[in-house]
Amino acid sequence: MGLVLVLGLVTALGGCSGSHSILDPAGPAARDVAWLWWGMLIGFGLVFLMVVALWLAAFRPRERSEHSPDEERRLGLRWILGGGILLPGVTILVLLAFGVPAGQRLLPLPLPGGEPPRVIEVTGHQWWWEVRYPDEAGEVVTANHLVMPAGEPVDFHVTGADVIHAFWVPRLGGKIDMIPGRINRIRLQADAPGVFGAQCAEYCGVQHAHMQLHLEAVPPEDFHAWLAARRDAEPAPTDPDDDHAPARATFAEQCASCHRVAGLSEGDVGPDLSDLGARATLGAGTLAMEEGAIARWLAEHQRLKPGNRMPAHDHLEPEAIQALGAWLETLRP
Ligand code: HEC
Ligand SMILES: [Cu+2]
Repeated sequence: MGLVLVLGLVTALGGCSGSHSILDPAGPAARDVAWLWWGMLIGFGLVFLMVVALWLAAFRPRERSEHSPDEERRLGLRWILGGGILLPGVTILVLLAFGVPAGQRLLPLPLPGGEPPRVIEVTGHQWWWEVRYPDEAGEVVTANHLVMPAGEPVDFHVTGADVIHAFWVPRLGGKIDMIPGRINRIRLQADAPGVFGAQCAEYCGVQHAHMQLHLEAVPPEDFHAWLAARRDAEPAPTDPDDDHAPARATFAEQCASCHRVAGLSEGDVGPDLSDLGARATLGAGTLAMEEGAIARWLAEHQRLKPGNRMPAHDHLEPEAIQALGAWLETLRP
């Protein structure tokens, strides 16, 4: 029995670490959320124990009361005032004292002195993430893979393209809804470089679970280098004699209306593929990016992520799919 309990506890606590754990905070906003969580667990644990104790006490056999009916009434009134008004009042005040400043820190308020934080725009689509970096030097667009500078606050401006989604990076802070026609803002900061899981946190249709975002915090110098490399990336070559020319021709015919590849096409129904080869996953976390994974996605994405908004391309010859995969793998900043 004891062993089962210990095993159960260990299994349950195993969920407390890892890339999606709010109990393993990696930034100031998430730390507030984690403190609030522990505070509420301990506070309400004590309330629970107290209620159980009172409940057991109420069952104890008692002598007939030696109080007069008048005293009994006053005693009852004290319980009602103390337990029914004072205790919940104090509890709520304490919670507000912690909760309001924590909520405040998530708001993108002007920073005292200094430049406003960098803005990254994230749009939720069924069922993938569009990520934009507005910049005077030229906007950078990517999908399902977010790179941010570590050690400084970043303002995320989020919206939804079709239905309501929610942007949630558990180790960095609270969630925020992505609502079509509206821009919501949240400020997050990663203390140190690392990879953090992010997940759509508002049910948005059949593939909601396969709507994961790979979020990478890197040192600010690396971030600026990455941004510059993406901005100045050579557009995909269009030389009709190179090895990938047939794949590009298939792409122009079958895929260009939905996908953008810098220099080749401007489709915006599906994810921008300009840096596809450098991403960590395919299909918003459906497949890990490894050799051959893109061809596999093209051949069986409707089996891997049923119902996703990219039509099946079963009419393509296997060789054409292999060629497309091999070419798309070469696209990187
Ligand atoms: C009708 C529009 C449409 C067409 C045509 C289309 N796609 Fe897509 N594609 C999408 C959408 C939408 C997604 C996102 C699916 C998801 O993950 O839910 C997607 C996803 C992808 C992905 C995964 C991207 C990522 O960021 O993980 C690749 C690779 C891809 N498409 C390649 C192609 C290729 C190659 C073709 C042509 C053979 C093609 N697509 C044709 C709409 C389209
Ligand atoms: Cu969702």
